[in-house]
Amino acid sequence: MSERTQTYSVPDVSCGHCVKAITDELTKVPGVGDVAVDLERKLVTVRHDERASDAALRAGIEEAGFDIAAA
Ligand SMILES: [Cu+2]
Repeated sequence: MSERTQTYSVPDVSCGHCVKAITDELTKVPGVGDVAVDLERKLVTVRHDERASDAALRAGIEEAGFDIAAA
């Protein structure tokens, strides 16, 4: 199983509640290992395997109520 890392720019993350909401949604996506949120740089980094598609990860972040900025 190959592991990948994907980073998304999420401009509206601002506090621990945002981090928790995003982490909770992303960890529901099959294949997601861990989620790291950099509040200063507004970046969400997801470690995952091939079960978690880019679309599924984006959907998880959106499900948490956040928009993803274009890379
Ligand atoms: Cu917040």
